[in-house]
Amino acid sequence: MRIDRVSLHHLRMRLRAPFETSFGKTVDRDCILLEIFSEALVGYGECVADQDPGYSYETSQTAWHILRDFLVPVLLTEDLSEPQEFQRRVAHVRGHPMAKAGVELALWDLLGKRQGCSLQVLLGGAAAQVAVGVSVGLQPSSAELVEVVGGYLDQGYQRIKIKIKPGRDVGEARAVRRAFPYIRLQVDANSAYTLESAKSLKPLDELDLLLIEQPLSEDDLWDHSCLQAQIRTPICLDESILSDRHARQALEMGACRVINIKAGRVGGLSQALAIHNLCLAQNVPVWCGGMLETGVGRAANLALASLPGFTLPGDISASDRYYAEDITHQRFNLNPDSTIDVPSGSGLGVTIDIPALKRASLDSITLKA
Ligand code: OSB
Ligand code: MG
Repeated sequence: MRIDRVSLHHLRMRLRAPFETSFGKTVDRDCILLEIFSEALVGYGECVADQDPGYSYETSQTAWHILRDFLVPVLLTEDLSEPQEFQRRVAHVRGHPMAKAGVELALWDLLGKRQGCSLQVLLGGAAAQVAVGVSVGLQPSSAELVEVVGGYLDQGYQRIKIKIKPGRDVGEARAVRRAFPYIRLQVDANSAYTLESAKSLKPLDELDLLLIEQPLSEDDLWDHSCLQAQIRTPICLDESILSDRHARQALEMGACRVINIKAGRVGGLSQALAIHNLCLAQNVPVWCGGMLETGVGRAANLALASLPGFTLPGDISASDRYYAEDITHQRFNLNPDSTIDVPSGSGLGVTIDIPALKRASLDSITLKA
């Protein structure tokens, strides 16, 4: 593939409702949309870095810098045969996985369009639908949380994840479990605890949760292994797993029993695939996490989640759960059985609503060879 030019669009989109986690409240979601032009085709990618360095150290501004000054120039110098080759060429750029993942995604979209093949097929997925759930942010009170969860159950979501933080954990989970005794329920702490403060989470073992996601620090596999030895509920790691090497070490250490896979967090779909393959070989369940993506990232998540190792429902909700206006013409809807259809068109299988993209855009640049 010869890359002729690359455009970056810094987008800011108003969420339909603010999304609050242990690291902060998001009202407007940032991302960078990439357009890679190659021989009359254009591939789209989404970089999921947000405005604030709350979930990870990357922000939309650091990603803009890394993309403009380091990653895109590499793309423009030499022809590429496949998305994985891009990763080999930028191996000298330390970190910044979300910036790299945005480029890799656009290259997969291009490859699919060239070959007339969907991303799902390129990745080796088969399922026509994938099971999904919804991730519910912190609410002002347990009563309001129960009401919000009830609303999503009415819409048809069959798996609920609630965000927790110290002081807003066991009480909230208990309230939801009492109100809905039989639902599939899990919690996500986004690193808000220490091994010491996580002792307060022990009563969660009585609530029949699917898993507890990322209770401790991102860089703390060891204490997660100590915590997992003390609680029955499976620990699932999100922030801690940045590569297949981390995944292997976490599993060897007993730091988790489940892994949340996000292509953005691990530097791209090829690394996501490697983690999936490692977990499948060891019978470790994985599921597809979300970063409040636009239709572009959502299409990619659906394709990824259709691989056979994704045996737990993903954080891939319907388009209308996130934004009043999305940037793709396609909107993803929830089926009555709590699944969403996997796109089957070439590449990502989505087309861009250019006027909507322009409305969401704070800044755009085009880089040429
Ligand atoms: O930790 O999984 C997370 C959103 C932004 C950053 C981190 C996380 C999340 C979510 C939402 O939980 C998942 C989604 O619906 O996209
Ligand atoms: Mg998480």
